Amino acid sequence: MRRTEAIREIMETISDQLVIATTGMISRELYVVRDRPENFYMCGSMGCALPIGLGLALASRLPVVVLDGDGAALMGLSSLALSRHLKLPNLVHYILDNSTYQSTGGQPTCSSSVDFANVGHHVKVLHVEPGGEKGTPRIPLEPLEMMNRFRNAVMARMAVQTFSSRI
Ligand SMILES: Cc1ncc(C[n+]2csc(CCOP(=O)(O)OP(=O)(O)O)c2C)c(N)n1
Repeated sequence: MRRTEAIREIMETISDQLVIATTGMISRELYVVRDRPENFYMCGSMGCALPIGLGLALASRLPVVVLDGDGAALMGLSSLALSRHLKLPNLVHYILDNSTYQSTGGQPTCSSSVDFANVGHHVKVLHVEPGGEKGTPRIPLEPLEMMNRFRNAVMARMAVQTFSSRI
């Protein structure tokens, strides 16, 4: 399966969940597959999607889905351990494992030696082909613009949650 197909399949299951995507082509393919204000594209460091997702899931209690790469998950293994410790019921952690750092040229990772599902919590590892899609555009949103859009979406969802819990 190609990575973009995996992202499409995941997004077909998404209704109102917040989706946090790791940096690189996973974010860019997610943007193409289904951009929405409830998506947060981590523009920068690897290994940050899960900690952002954990913080959001913990603080907001909203359903959160994290889309990670195997390289990024390896870089942030301590967050997988924390996730296992917290056992948040409202977070699902997808790892799109192509055994490479595809976004930067396909250098091999050591993911085949790591059992992510036994380190993290609610981990779903999807094995995908190592290549990317030609011509995938850069995300045409400034980071601040994307963050503000996401923050507004989170606040709106939290307001609905608070209202629903009172009736
Ligand atoms: C801390 C850090 N180191 C290196 C980079 C450069 N970089 C951006 S994406 C990427 C590869 C990501 O690999 P993976 O998470 O496995 O996703 P894939 O691109 O294979 O889908 C690298 C090395 C970065 N953004 N942050």
